[in-house]
Amino acid sequence: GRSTVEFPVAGMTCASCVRRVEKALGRVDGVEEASVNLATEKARVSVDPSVVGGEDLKSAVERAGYGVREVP
Ligand code: 9UX
Repeated sequence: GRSTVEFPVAGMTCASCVRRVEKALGRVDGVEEASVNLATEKARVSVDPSVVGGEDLKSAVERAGYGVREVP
């Protein structure tokens, strides 16, 4: 099965930041698709929840240099 997670991402200031975060999320095992909105500062990620958890998404964003408080 698949589900969609949405969570805020802090620290993005331009379109390249958005692409960096999308790429970082897209490389995580179990992520089907990731799209990030600069204006709302939110990531929407389609995942296989049996493979990937919120902490995996959070650490991927943080490794890319951006901030996540918590992934629901
Ligand atoms: Mo844009 Mo983001 O020049 O770290 S890539 S600000």
